[in-house]
Formats: sequence, C-alpha cells, structure tokens
Amino acid sequence: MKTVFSPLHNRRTATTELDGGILIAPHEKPSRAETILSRVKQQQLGDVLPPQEFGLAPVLRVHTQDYVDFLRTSWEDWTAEGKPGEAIPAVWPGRGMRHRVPKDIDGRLGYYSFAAETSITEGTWEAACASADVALTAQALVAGGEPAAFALCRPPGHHAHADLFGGYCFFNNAAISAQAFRDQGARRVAVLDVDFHHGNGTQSIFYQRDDVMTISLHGDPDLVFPHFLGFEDETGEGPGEGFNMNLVYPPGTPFGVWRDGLETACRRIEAYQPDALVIALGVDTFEHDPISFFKLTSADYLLMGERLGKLKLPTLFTMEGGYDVDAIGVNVVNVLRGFESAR
Ligand code: OKS
Ligand code: MG
Ligand code: ZN
Repeated sequence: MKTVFSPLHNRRTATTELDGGILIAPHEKPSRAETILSRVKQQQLGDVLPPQEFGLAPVLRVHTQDYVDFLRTSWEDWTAEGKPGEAIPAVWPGRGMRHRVPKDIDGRLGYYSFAAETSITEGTWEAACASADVALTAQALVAGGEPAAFALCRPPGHHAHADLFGGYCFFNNAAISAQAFRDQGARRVAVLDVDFHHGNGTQSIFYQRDDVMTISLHGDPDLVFPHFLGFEDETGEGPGEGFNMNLVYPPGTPFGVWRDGLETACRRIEAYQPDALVIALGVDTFEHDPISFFKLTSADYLLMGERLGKLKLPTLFTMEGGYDVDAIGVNVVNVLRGFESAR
C-alpha cells in the first residue's frame, strides 16, 4: 500500500496545550508523524509519495468559506493585536447568547472552535492545508484504482466540523476525502472512525445525509472528550436517519469487547454496500496511550486491520490520533499490514 506524506506537517508545532489548568507541551506533536513514516519505510509497506496540491475547492465542499478564511488569517490577526502567546480560544457563545461572528480575534477564535486545548500558531494553516492535500492525494490513488492507500495526515481532522476547530483538528481530512469520492462518482461512501475519540466533526458534516454513512467507535463521551456529541442515540436526521452509528465503550475496554463493535460496524457497512471506505485511523485505543482508556495491544492492531481488509472495499486510511509515540509506528503499520494480509 502506498503512503502519502508531507514534510509540511512540521509547520504545526504548537508549544501549548491547555490541560489540567496548565499549559503543557502538546500531545499532538511532529514526532508522531515522523515515527509512523520511519516504520512505514522500515517495514517496506510501499512507496511514500508527496502530496499534490488540490487548492481549497475540495476543502470548501465540507467547510464553510468564512471558517476557511478565518483559519487562513487567524495567526496574522492574532499577532497584529500584539498578543504575546499562541492563539487559544477562551470565550464561546453560550446558551442564550448570540451566534454572530464578532470582529475581534478573541471573539472569532471562540466562534470557530468548540474547545480550548488546541492553540493556533504560526504555520498551522500551512500544515492543515498540506494535511488535506495528503488525504486528497491518497484519495485520488484509491479513486484511480489502487485497492487502498494511507494518508499520513498531520494535523488530524475528525473533530473538525464544517466551521469549528478543536481536538487538535482544523480540516476534516476524512470528510473532505469522503466528499471527494462522492464528487468523483461514488454513489455511497462509508466513514469508519476507529480512533479512541468520537469523530464528532465527521458525524456532524454528514448527519443529514444518506450518501455518506458515518460510524465511530469511541470512549463514552459522558466521560471523555468531546463530551457533547457521540452518544448511541445519535442515529442521523432527516434523510440521514439510520446512516450514523455510535458505538460507545467504558474505561478499560479490551480488544475482545471492542472487536464486537467493529464486527457490528463492518456488518452495517456490508449492508450499505458503499463504493468506497474511509477509515479514520487513530491508535489512541492503545493500552499505554497517555490520554485514553481502552486496552488494545500492538498485536490487536493486526487483527483490526484484517477485519477491515475482509470488507474488500476500496479503502482510504486517514491518520487521526495516537499519542504513545514509542508505539505509534508499530500500531499504525500493524493495522495496514493486517489489512493487506486479508486481501
Ligand atoms: C482535553 C483533551 C483533549 C483531547 C483531544 C482529543 C484528540 C484526539 N484535555 N482525537 O482523536 O486524539
Ligand atoms: Mg472513533
Ligand atoms: Zn483520538
């Protein structure tokens, strides 16, 4: 399987993440992508290609113009105000308040975000654009006949809504790619999110549609980020009713339990008969992940990949979370090798 990778991911080098009342060094750091790339090469998964540039048109198929404009200028606008640190949202339109876009950068940061852990920094825009290009380049490989491709995206994307950043995400690479499959003629596309966290952005973008099915397995949002979406009674709306599925698990969940959810998800996908599959691939389900509470082992990722491969669908993997950097390369490449072993 081919991997698409851009060194421009390195433009995303935030130094702050608000956590526990202090600013820590972000979990979502450049070494994550570099470690995965090394493992891909060492295991000879396949060629590593640079992205092509797609511009903003495919991004604007799922994100709003005003949000994209905000992201492009937010760092400039922040520094122009003479702010000393990284751009951290700290105010939101709460219940009963107006949902209008303020002029001031503090107001706009809050309007276009849903959480405060993710700082906007110099280079964030460039890295987010490169990450979308990585996804779209890998998507084009699959649309062009490759059975599968790995988009080594960084920053990740699955938390980003049409007009909200948060959870380390800016552009929703999985959603942009799913929409690209549709725009290129796929009748139905499934997005399966195996990251530890709920893919709230992806769910939200396609919630009222039946042409893109979204399924996410994740830690119970009653207990963990993103807290306000991802419950099992969210099944889609209007024409989208029945085309969103959330599979929620408690702390300590081992692969033996998680894999039943994967089986449920795979059977739903089989019944849907999509023309293409996007896997939002996070490995923060790992037993030693520093911010998560599932108990998957490195060997489990081979089995996960095998089950995904048995779907026998044209498959795009987009990289999402995973923060045990010592294990991230092994775990990601295990999914991809397990996948290939089943084809
Ligand atoms: C807040 C924790 C923020 C978690 C962000 C989740 C990032 C992720 N202290 N999403 O898949 O991995
Ligand atoms: Mg998930
Ligand atoms: Zn995650």
